Amino acid sequence: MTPVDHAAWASYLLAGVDDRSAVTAITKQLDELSIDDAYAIQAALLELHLGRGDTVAGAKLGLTSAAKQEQMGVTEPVYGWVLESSVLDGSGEVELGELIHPRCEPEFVFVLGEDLGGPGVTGGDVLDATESVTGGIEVIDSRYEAFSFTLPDVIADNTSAARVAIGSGAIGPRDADLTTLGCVFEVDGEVAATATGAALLGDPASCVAMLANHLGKHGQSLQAGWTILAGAPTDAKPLGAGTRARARYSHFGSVSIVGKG
Ligand code: OOG
Ligand code: MG
Repeated sequence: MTPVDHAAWASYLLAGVDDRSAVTAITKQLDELSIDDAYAIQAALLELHLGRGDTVAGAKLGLTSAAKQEQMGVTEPVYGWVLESSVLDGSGEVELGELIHPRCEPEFVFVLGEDLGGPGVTGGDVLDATESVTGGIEVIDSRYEAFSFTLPDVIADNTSAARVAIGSGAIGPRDADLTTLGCVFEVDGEVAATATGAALLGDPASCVAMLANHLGKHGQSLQAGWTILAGAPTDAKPLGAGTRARARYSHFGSVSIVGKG
């Protein structure tokens, strides 16, 4: 079988970002795309962003809740990168002209105080290495047509990462039980979904541990100072012009974004 050209598929996906236009899923064009090849495309895509002067602000998990797995039809968690350029300023304004078909979702956010490298990282190790936890809203924007993909496609596409608003209500990692900490996700003033941290594979800290262990397999680690998204505990909602989304957390205060189009 011909080897997968990671750099070429990374450029293909970056063109989708640049042109704000959806591209055909990679798995519709190849007989096979392994998970390893998908992460290699993701790594090549990161290199392209870094080559443009962007930096890594952290890392993320996706598809760590039943709500998200059911919505996307993908039943395994995925790992990706959070770019500095993707972090929204305090206004929470999302420029829709820069995106394809954005959706928004609440997030549990960890800010690390120490490096964390797998293998063998546990949820307890994550809490030990965490400086603070807070709430956020992630804006995801699959580069694929109809926001539709298979597991390797979404991995290659840096897990649909696009923008993220980080809440200012940070608390210490053991100041609250993250598994029972509640989130009410509102869109245009209506409750769209509710969840607790336990929706994230039982415990948001265990999700971050999985990410550290995944990176360990690739000779990488989570770095002190990074922002880590544990994944959305609810399904995502479309973000259109004028859409106002607000995530209200029992212990992190609230975070809001608005679509500007
Ligand atoms: C993949 C990204 C999922 C999450 O929090 O589950 C994600 C997608 O749904 O497009 O970020
Ligand atoms: Mg997410």
